[in-house]
Amino acid sequence: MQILRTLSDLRQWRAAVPAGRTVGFIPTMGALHAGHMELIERGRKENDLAVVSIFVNPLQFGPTEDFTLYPRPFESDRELCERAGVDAVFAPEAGEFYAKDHATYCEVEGFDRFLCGASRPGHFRGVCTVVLKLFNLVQPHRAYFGKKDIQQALILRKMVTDLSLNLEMILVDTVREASGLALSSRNVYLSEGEKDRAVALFRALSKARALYLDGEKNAEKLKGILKAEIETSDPTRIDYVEIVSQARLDPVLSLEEPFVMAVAVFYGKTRLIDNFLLP
Ligand code: PAJ
Repeated sequence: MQILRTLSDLRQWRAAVPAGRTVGFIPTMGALHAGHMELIERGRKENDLAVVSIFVNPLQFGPTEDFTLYPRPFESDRELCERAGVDAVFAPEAGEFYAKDHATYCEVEGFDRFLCGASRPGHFRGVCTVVLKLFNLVQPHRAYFGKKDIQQALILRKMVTDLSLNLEMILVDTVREASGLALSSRNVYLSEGEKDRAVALFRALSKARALYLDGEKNAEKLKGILKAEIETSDPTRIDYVEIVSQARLDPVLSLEEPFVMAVAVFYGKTRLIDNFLLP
C-alpha cells in the first residue's frame, strides 16, 4: 500500500495506473470505523484499485465546530486500510491542499436550504469543493459515499450529474451498532450514558417507519412521533426533525414521493445525525 502525502505523489500514482484498470475512490476524514470499512470493502471489490483519502477538510467546518478537536488517529487508520487491501492512501497536508490564496468554490444551489445545510452554513460548499478537487486529482471510475450522510450524498450526486463528471456515484447503506446507533467518528465524544440515550434516534426512526408502512401518510404526524420518541431520551437539544423529498431535499407534506426522514440531535456537545430513506 502506498501513502501519498503530496498532490504530486497522487498525480504520479494515478498516471501509473494502466489504461483499462478501474479505480474506486473512498473519500474520508479518517478516524475510520466499520461504516468507512464497508465503503472501502465495496470499493476494493468492485474495482481493480482502491484509493482512500484521509483529510480533515477545514473548509467544511464552521468557526465554532470541532475542526481542531476532530480525531486524527493516522497510524491505526493506515493499518486498517492496509489490512483491507487498499492500494493507496492519499493524506495531504491542509497547507498544500489549499493554497493560501485559494478562492474557488463549488455549490449546489437549493439543496442546502434544509437539514444540515440550514444549521451548518457553508458546510456543503466546503464538502463540494473538497470532493470536486479530490475527484479531479484521483479521477476515479467509481466513488463511494454513505447514506448515513444522506444530504451530502445527494448533493454530491447532483454535482456529478450537473457538471457531467465522468464517474459513478455509489451510495452505501448505513452501518450500525447492534443497538441501532449509526456508526460515526463523532461517537468517540459520547459518554456511555449519552451513547445509550442516542439510540433514541434509531428507535424514533424505526417507530415512524412502522407507522408509515401501516398507512400513515401525514408528514406532520410522523414528525410528531419522531420528536416525541427523541424527547424520551432527554436530548441536550434537537437541532432538526425533518421529512424532505429525495429529489429536491425540501420539506414535503404528504408522502407520495420518495422521501427521507432525517434527524439531528445534540447529546452533550456532540451533534449526531441519522435518517431513513423511504419507501
Ligand atoms: P467522513 O465523515 O469521514 O465519512 C466518510 C464517508 O463514510 C462518507 O461517505 C460517510 O457518509 C460514510 N459513513 C460515515 N458513517 C457511516 C456509516 N455508519 N455507515 C456507512 N457509511 C458511513 O463525510 C465525510 O467524511 C466528508 O464530508 C468527506 C466526504 C470526506 C469530504 O470531506
